[in-house]
Amino acid sequence: MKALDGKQETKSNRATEYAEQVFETVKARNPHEPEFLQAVKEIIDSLIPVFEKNPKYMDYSILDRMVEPDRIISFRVPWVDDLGNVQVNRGFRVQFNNAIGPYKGGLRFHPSVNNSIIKFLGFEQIFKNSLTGQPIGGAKGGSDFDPKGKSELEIMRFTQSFMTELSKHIGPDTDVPAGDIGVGAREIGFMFGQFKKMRSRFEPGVLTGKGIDFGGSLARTEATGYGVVYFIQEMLQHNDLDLKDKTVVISGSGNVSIYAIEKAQQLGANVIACSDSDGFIVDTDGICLETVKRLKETGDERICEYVKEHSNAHYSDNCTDIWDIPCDIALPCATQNELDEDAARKLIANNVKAIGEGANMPCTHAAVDLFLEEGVLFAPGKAANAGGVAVSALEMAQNSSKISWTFEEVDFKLQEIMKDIYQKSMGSAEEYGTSGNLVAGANIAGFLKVADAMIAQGVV
Ligand code: NDP
Ligand code: 2IT
Repeated sequence: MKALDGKQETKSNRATEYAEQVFETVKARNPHEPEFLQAVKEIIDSLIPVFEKNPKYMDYSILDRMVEPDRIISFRVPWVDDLGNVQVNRGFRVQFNNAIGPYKGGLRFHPSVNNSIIKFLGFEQIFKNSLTGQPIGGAKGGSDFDPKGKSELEIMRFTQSFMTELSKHIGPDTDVPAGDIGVGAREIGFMFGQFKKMRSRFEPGVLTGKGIDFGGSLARTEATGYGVVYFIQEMLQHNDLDLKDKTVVISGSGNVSIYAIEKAQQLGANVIACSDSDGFIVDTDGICLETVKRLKETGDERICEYVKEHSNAHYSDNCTDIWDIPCDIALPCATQNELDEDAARKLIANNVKAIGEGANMPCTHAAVDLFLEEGVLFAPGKAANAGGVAVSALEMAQNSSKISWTFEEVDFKLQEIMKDIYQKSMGSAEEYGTSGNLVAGANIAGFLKVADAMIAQGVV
């Protein structure tokens, strides 16, 4: 263990140099992984005041250890398409850190999936999961398989082949995957069936986001979107504001967006826009959620179809221009880096009051810095979208105790968890000299619990 060299240097210099040195090593080891480096940089910058105050985290090389995954699993996923052709995709699972519980995190099926994407998501999941207060470590996985345009049978054959390999690495006390982009209840159902067949055992705790009839939790479908809005409501109320009558713009039209729209509308907000990767719709009468659900949740349509049923609505075919729309609150709920510095400038010029990251890392660093500088209330994804994985942990608890809670019970627990994450993040920001900065506060609060657990467990 390194000796303290604080006698020669100021604490501050030592912390900054340590942070820089760790980041240089991460850059050298992962040169072609921009998203992973982006996620690591944000955490490292937030932690400098922690290292200044508690040099033990440097002495134990906690950060050096956290930025290196426990293991990266990469595998071939062969499957047969409807024309009888053999297709091959690449599967991933990155098990990042299990200091506070079994690895936990979603699976993403999207053509953009690669090592960098899965590692950034897995790394962020460590801190998010810690913030929930639940006993879950950090992981992420997925495949570059593109579900768009595939038949249900093709999706089933692909997910079965994916699970055949993944099953060797997961289990209720080992690693518990769930959904993410391109993976919803249908895909989780197919994967659960394949896992069950391979083990000849009914082990519901191996996956979360399952159907209600075979161990799924009520309110898991709604949890991420509802949780984002609960978090925003908490943040607004602490600043003498409220969601009622606020104009809200929400990107995406998938699981997170749909239930963020639903809860924001229930709390009296006017949600006027949403999108998919092709474009966005604006409906100043308020988005008709029933139409969006029919097109995007039960159906496999494009969001442009919305305007055929709602003549007052408009469609525009550039999804990132959604941030040009004047609004009080913007919730990016689609994907990483979808809101950049230019978009942030436009939102600020249009007097936006609050931003809530429903997606993982949807705002670029430059955008986040601008929001913070300009005093826009900013809810980072690790805190704001943690409701999904928090309810996944509640699903695991219900599975292991063989009981089911009502929708209201789970929803109540979710609200309490989101309030607790807000308070913890604000508390850590205050304690470490960045009062009101939820980005730093969430990163610090998430880090401390995992770091202390790692110290207690020795160098492993
Ligand atoms: P879905 O697959 O249900 O929906 C994704 C939505 O985002 C779709 O509208 C999709 O449009 C759009 N989208 C995806 N990729 C892009 C892109 N490259 N450019 C523009 N739009 C895009 O996923 P989720 O709603 O589950 O996930 C959305 C985000 O929330 C992700 O960042 C995910 O990591 C995060 N998240 C999800 C949680 C969950 O529980 N599901 C929990 C916490 C965070 P299209 O239909 O055209 O592809
Ligand atoms: O990014 C996320 O937190 C998720 N996709 C949910 C993970 C989970 O295990 O429920």
